[in-house]
Amino acid sequence: MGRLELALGVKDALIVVDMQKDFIEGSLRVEGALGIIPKVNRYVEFFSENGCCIFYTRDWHPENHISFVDNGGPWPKHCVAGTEGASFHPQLLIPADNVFIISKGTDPGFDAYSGFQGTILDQLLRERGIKRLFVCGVATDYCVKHTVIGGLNLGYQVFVLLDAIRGVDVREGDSERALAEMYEAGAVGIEL
Ligand code: VGL
Ligand code: ZN
Repeated sequence: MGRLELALGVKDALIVVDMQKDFIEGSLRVEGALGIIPKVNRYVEFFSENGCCIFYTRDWHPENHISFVDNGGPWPKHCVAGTEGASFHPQLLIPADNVFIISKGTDPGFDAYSGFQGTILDQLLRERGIKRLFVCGVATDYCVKHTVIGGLNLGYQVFVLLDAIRGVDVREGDSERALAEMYEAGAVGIEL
């Protein structure tokens, strides 16, 4: 696929996963996340110019969230709803129109790595007749992976924007393995 040559239409949507301060330069920093902002913004412009809807997911945890180390979970406290760290990175482009914000992980007792889990994302996509999803953001091995596989399981055609994702890689190779799982599930990796 060439440079931004794909013909986009109203049945296509961009999903920008968790481009929040805490994941980019805060408490749960993803290596290289700052570096993909220009790539993400380029996709945002491209989809916006083509009249496509853009969905921004965000991790939006309560203080007592189960995923935090203090509460017995695996992660440092991050993306607490309403805090600075939970806000979208100031360099992230967010157009005025055709934009939806999807908050996830809002229930203290459950984690939600997929943008579909406990949200109305599927409903919003269906209402608009959207069939193809193009996914970028962080983290490849957590929320990107689960959002991609969640979308495939719901019947969407899902493309992973390879130059605009970054992973946590708690164990070496996690992001590569996550991509392999996404491909196995039917996702297609592209760079536009
Ligand atoms: C994420 C770890 C914890 C993510 C969210 O957005 O990938 N990772 N919470
Ligand atoms: Zn989280």
